[in-house]
Amino acid sequence: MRTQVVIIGAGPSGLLLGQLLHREGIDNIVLELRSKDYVLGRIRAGVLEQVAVDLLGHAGVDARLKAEGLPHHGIELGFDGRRHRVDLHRLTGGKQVMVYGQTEVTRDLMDAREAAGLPTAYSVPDVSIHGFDTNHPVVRCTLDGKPVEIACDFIAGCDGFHGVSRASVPPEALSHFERVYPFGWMGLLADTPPVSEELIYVNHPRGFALCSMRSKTRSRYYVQCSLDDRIEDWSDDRFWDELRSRLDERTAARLVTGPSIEKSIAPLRSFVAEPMRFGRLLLAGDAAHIVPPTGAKGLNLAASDVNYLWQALASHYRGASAELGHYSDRCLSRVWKAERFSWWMTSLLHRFPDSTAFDQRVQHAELDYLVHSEAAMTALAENYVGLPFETQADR
Ligand code: RFL
Ligand code: PHB
Repeated sequence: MRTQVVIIGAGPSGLLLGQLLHREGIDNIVLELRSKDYVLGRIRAGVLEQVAVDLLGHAGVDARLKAEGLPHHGIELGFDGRRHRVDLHRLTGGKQVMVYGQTEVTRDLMDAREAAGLPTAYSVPDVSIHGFDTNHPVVRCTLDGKPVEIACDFIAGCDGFHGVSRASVPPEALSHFERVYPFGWMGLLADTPPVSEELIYVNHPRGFALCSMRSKTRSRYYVQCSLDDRIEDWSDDRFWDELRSRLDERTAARLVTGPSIEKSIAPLRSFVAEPMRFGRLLLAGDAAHIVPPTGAKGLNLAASDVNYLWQALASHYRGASAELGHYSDRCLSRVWKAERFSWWMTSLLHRFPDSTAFDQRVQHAELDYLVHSEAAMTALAENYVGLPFETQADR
């Protein structure tokens, strides 16, 4: 078997890359460890930057996003029992973010891939990658019960944090940078109207809380929890009580509760592996980096890597191979800015178990400064809506 690019992983980065390459006439196969239903059952990101929306448009998969996505012009920060609005639209000269679930992005990409008849294999348990430091990489796996070897020009490692791609790179060729946070997020999805039209990020003495949504009738909420907590410890009632206790009075009074349709706990981590290219293996998305979800940057960074990757591969097939040499640096320049922003949002809004009274006063002063300073609010807004992609003109 032979193709031009083997893509490992059918998350948003793998599927979006496959679609963009297909539109350039570049053959690709997607291999996914899990079943299609499992992938669609994972509830994750909810906020898309404008540049990610534009890229989905370029890939031709934005019809439902345009019809059903909710454009947001602001977010709110809650502390001291009050809410403060950050007017993203005004502070960034007219930019916005789009609230549209990662599950829906994934479904749109899967549908487009299926409609185009592109090869995708789900439930592939044993992908292994070989020879990516040569000009003839191969991918081995079992398809329909038979061992298969796929010869290719490139392997795209889009298989998330726990995937096989980064793990196959010799350890001495990689540098890791990591921060693990001493808490997690407990998330709940419910078919209840969102408590507010905009997202609310809350710093409360009992811990962080986030009020988000998927549509006008579906809410997504998070509360900071302990790393020792288990999902069985959190009944729906306990979750709603805890969330309510972290909201200001006016918001708490408006909260509509209901049975959960999904609940999950996610640990928070900042992580970057450098470089993102090893010969003919190119890492993208969570396979190369993780951000804590506070800045809503994970899915957006995956889209940003894919933006650089499809262009570099398209240039290669048009004879401009040097572009691939810049792939890692281009991605990492944007990745580190999003890492900084996500770390900063996380530090600003969470209660750290080991923080001193001094740390808490400084955190409070920063929040107070932020909401009263046009300059500080502008910096937040500029990062939240997403920094621009580097273009050919910037090089
Ligand atoms: P994914 O989505 O993890 O997809 C990787 C795919 O690879 C498969 N795989 C393998 N396939 C074949 N062989 C193997 N050996 C394999 N090993 C793994 C996996 O099954 C999977 O299908 O990575 P990708 O595509 O890079 O996408 C990254 C995003 O999913 C992630 O960054 C975001 O979800 C992060 N994130 C958020 N990002 C945002 O931009 N905005 C948000 O609002 C936001 N909220 C969140 C989030 C992540 C969260 N969790 C649970 C970590 C909220 C939460 C709670
Ligand atoms: C979500 O809706 O899941 C969401 C929104 C904003 C974040 C993180 C998660 O910062």
